[in-house]
Amino acid sequence: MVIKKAEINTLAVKPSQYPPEDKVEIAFAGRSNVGKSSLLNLITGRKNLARVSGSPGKTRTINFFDVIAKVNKEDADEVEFRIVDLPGYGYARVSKKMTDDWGPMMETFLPNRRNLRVVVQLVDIRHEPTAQDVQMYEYLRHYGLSGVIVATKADKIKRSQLGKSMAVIRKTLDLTDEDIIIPVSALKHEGQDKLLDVMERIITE
Ligand SMILES: Nc1nc2c(ncn2[C@@H]2O[C@H](COP(=O)(O)OP(=O)(O)OP(=O)(O)O)[C@@H](O)[C@H]2O)c(=O)[nH]1
Ligand SMILES: [Mg+2]
Repeated sequence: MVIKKAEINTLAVKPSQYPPEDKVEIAFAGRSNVGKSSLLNLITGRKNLARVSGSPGKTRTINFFDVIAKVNKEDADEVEFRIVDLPGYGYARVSKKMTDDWGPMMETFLPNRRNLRVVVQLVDIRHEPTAQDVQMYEYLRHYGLSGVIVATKADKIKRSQLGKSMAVIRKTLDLTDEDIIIPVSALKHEGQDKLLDVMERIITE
């Protein structure tokens, strides 16, 4: 799948601001600074769709992007869907209000959104997933939204370390054989095709 067009639909904090449930949605979650905005820019081929920042905690709303993509399957042509950028978690220096708002925002969106197919969970390839990553993944599993993990910043480890990093992520998040981990580097433009293939399968299912 190749994304042809991606544009912001809405930034929302409450359900009355969400777009209608008329298109399939794939959301992205992860702790602040994990590289979520960079990943979204990479897969959409846009330099500045989602803001990339050196100061974590920039994404504080649920951001909906309308996407048109060309699928690889020969009999189909274009598909329309949405990418949903969820606010990052786990950054100590955001305001208390933001920290307090995050839980209810997720509880309102994730379990009730009928057109939401999967939440791609981002983790930093260099580190063991945090307690909050584990909690988030358990939550996604509970709501049937789990199954796809992206290990970000893959350029930061040696290739010889890749297997070990994957094993640590698998063990810590307690993944099953069906769960997929995709290493991605936004810096080196690697891994996005695999992720887009997985997304295509989910969208066209
Ligand atoms: N080396 C390397 N750095 C990356 C990669 N992806 C992101 N970064 C860097 O990590 C920092 C955070 O990236 P963002 O994409 O803004 O992360 P985010 O998860 O959207 O962060 P918030 O929205 O602020 O919570 C930036 O300094 C990026 O340049 C990557 O693949 N490799
Ligand atoms: Mg961001």
